[in-house]
Amino acid sequence: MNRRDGNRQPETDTAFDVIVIGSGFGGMYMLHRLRSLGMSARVYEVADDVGGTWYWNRYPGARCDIESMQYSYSFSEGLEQEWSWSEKYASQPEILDYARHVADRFDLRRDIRFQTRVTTASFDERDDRWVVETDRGDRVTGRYLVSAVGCLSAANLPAFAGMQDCQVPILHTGRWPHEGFDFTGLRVGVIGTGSSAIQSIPVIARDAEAVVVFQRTPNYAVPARNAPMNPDYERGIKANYADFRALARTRMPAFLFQYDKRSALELSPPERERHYEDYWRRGGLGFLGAFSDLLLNQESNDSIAEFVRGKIRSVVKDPEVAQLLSPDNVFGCKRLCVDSGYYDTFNLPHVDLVDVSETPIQYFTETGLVVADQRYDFDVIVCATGFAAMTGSLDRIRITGRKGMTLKDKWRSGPRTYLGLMSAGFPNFFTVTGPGSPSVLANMMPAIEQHVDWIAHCFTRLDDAGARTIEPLAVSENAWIGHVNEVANESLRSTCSSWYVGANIPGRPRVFMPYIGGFPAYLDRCNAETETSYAGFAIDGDTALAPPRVYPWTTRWNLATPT
Ligand code: N01
Repeated sequence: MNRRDGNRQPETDTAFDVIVIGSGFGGMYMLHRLRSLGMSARVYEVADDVGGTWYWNRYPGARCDIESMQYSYSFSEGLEQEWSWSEKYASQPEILDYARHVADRFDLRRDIRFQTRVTTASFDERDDRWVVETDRGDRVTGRYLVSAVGCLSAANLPAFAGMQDCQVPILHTGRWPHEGFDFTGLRVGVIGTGSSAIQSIPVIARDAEAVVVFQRTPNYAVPARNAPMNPDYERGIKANYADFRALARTRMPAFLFQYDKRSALELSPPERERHYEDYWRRGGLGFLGAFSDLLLNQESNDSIAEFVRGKIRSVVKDPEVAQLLSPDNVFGCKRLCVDSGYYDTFNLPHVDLVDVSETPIQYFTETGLVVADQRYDFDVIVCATGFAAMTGSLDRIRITGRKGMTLKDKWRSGPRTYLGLMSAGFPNFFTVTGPGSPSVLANMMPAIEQHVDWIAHCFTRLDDAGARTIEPLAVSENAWIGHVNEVANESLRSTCSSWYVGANIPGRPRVFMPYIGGFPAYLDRCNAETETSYAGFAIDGDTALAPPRVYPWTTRWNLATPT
């Protein structure tokens, strides 16, 4: 057993105010807020420490693609000021160190039970409490249940025939061995060409004797342009961090980047080319901010897609490989990847690319795999095959609401939530960055903080009124889902087979899961609920709530002192 909670006794018949599932950045901040409200909480976590995504994704090259000065908590000025990032985009080990630092600083671990998986959660309608069971024999109750399981946490390991008999190690990027893996002198097969593959392949290729990449769909990647943290830049932001954060919240994805409000079609082709060059030099996800209509207008999108394909052709020397690596779908439709030397890696003599779009991987052998009847032998196989996104981790828990309805059944044709915060029929059950909220389309840190603050504020209002339950009205939920779909359909992002629509895994319903309307618009909707005393929700029959208390997320984008 690992170091934390390895031998603890099960907890039974203990009543908490709130049960939280997960101790990534969402669960950690939720716990901190609950303590500030004087509420008792138990957090369950499968891993043996905090960190969530950044605990599991330890593959070589893993790092954040949102600037570290923005991908960090804003709730504590002391924390903000004392922590220093060493690079513009922090690496996974540094982000995990940050998570651990937060856990130490706020003494979070004492309320977290590690190495414990929540197996079932059932709403008991007789006393309006959630009964939660774990794989360690715990059976506890909570007035509220909060899921902070993360959006990209259920690893997707495709069930290739013969996999179970394969004798070489099979690694998944999202479940990387803690002791690391030494690729020196090894023959490595990599399946997948999403963000995880694009970050890890150049690093793996540095040490490996041979690398074969199996690509089903090529992805667009933009250079990260990572660099050591500029101390002047850091000092400048820290001198006025609150304003910097507040400004970021006015942007669609809740982070700051250079954004051009013009249409790509307003510029002549040579001007446009120069403009793209300028953005390419800056690099990073902000490349998508080169024009305002890149995801709205096909012609504009074609122009940026062709620019990037031109870049791929200019880097990759073998024209056939360059062609294979060049996507022909909408630029930015799948999650844009950022890279450090990805395309260049395919110029190395020991790196090969195999197209499995038409002829999929047939089966695994004891020492490798077979594609189009050709056998490939490896010393290790890396599956960079992604996640059952947005709903995968919740699907693994049997969550039962009113009248015996399970969440999995309710969401069989796609997740149904109001504001990504709650689902009708599941009273007092909240999801942090759930489907139907900006979540993966936004900077995850402010998205988490806004959800947690909204939920915490809701708890205080309900308590003040002596209300026992809250859940969305079916009519609000239906209207919200209609709106989520409507804005998704306006965007070119809904046109391709991405994990945003569940298309990366056979059999999943095809529904655009995150809310694409932008963080500011979403914040307005959440604030409207707070200001109307939750008009879109049913609260304990007809309990009247007192007028709103001071709410931390105002429409003026200021983060005032939490209630
Ligand atoms: O996963 P993915 P990921 N046979 O789903 C392929 C975040 N993230 O872990 O595209 C062959 O993007 C699959 O092919 P296809 C970020 O939000 C962020 O890379 O489905 N191939 C695809 O190429 C990201 O988007 C960072 O046709 C198979 C790949 O596996 C999200 O996490 C870093 C296959 C999976 O790509 C997920 O990224 C890393 C099969 N049977 C991740 N099944 C940052 O930079 C799947 N594939 C912050």
